[in-house]
Amino acid sequence: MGFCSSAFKILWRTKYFVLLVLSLSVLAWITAFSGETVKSVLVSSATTQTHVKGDGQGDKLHSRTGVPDDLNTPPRKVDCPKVSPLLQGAVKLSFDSCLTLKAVVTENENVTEGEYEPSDCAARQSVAILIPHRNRERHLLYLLHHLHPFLQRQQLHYAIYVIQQAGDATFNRAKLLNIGYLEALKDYNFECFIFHDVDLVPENDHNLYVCEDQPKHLVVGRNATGYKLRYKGYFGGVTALTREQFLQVNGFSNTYWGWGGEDDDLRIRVELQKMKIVRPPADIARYTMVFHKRDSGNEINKDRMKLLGRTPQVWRKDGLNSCSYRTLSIDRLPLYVNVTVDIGKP
Ligand code: UD2
Ligand code: MN
Repeated sequence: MGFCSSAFKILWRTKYFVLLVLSLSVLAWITAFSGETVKSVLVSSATTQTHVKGDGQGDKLHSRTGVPDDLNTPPRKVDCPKVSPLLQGAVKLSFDSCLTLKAVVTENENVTEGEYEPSDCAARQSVAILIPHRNRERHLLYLLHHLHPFLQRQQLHYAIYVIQQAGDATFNRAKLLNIGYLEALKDYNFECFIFHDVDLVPENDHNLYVCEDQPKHLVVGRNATGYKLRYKGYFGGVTALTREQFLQVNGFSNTYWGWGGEDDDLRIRVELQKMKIVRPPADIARYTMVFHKRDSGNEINKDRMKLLGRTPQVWRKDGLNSCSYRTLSIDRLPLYVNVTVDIGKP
């Protein structure tokens, strides 16, 4: 019995000791394990952060949310969508004889000195619209009335230049357009130029006033010709060439005085450069030409066929690089920049 009771006591104490050791090791294991978890959470969150910074997403988000990088840099705008949500398609045009310049200025208070850019997105192209002009004030008013909202619906950065021929010598549309190109580039490095008759009003805003990788002819049809292309190589009325395309052909010829031929000359220049004229679909590239008679001072050019025959020989020397003129004034009016020039005479 004496042996038994002392053996029992030893066993009893050992049991307590084992229990103590067991609970201590469980405690140690729990501490060690939870330490690992905290460590691994820290590592993984650190990796995620590094990843976000590394792929540039952080920077994009920064500019998209409109927070400026520093106080001097305005926030970068998101590109305007490929297809503007503001387009309306075909519209019925009206030409109100009571329309006044004051009314058109009031309608377009978001235009400054003929220039506009969308406020909520970055325009996809910067476009200069060049209009040769003399004594066609009413046509100019109708065109401005329709063209400003039309271009704004296309979400473009644009500026309108009207190039006025001073004096009453024979009119020279092509030379005025060369001058428009040279003068507009002094204001801004436009990437696209639209060469635009004053009396042609576009009927459908899906006819985009942007440049393509080839020269573009925008007037497939107009009211006076039953909305049909006049002839295969026809390149008159409204055309769009990039800054580089126009430079590559050395612009228009300066030698066409009076009516006709200068548009065909430009087509020949384009073809000599192996460029190909593109056109929008006929149901979109439609214009209304405000009715007019032939102006005095713009009589038919009887030499035009002869001139067209020598274009391949002379285009390198006759064009943008030989366009001489005298600028008489540059007036920055609310709806357009008015450039008045002395271009000499034939
Ligand atoms: C056609 C072409 C035009 C041009 C011209 C021949 C079309 C739609 N248009 O126009 O691009 O090739 O033949 O030169 O095919 N202008 C003035 N004041 C004047 C004379 C002309 O502002 O006294 C300007 C104005 O921008 C006018 C443009 O020159 O729209 C063409 O002259 P037009 O309208 O008399 O000639 P048109 O309609 O036959
Ligand atoms: Mn005309």
